[in-house]
Amino acid sequence: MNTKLLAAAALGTLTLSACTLAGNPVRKDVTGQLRGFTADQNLRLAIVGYNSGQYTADGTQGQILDRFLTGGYALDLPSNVPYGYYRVIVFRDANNNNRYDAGDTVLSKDNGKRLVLAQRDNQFLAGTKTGWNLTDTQGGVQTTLLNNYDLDAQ
Ligand SMILES: [Ca+2]
Ligand SMILES: [Ca+2]
Repeated sequence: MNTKLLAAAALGTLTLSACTLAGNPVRKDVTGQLRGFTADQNLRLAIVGYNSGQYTADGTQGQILDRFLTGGYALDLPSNVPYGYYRVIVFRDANNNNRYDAGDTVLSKDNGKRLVLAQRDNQFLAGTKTGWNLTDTQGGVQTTLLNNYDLDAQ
């Protein structure tokens, strides 16, 4: 093996382990920073449907959050949910079932950003692409790197 191949092999290993930190490497992630949350509060992160100011009941599997409190987070985006608008929330899982549902409390502020799962380009909003997008309150649309979804405690 020459040095170029060795370098490529090493880089491949690094990329693989970096992806493992963000869950499933073939699924797109939403990433951001967490600010102001208190550790050991049974906190979880989830992606939940959000339409006309209401949470919908299709919260996807939550991720245990407490061990990520000191840094950023990365959450795999689901593929088996309806097209539409979603939010990332930090919640206290009162019934400990790893999902956001009745009785759980949302502890993160609404940062105005929305994840949009579109069936085709420009569905819901101009500039969105098929699949997951991230929009902000100024009409910006991120279609590839879905980062800076920062969450602050209420
Ligand atoms: Ca991923
Ligand atoms: Ca729950």
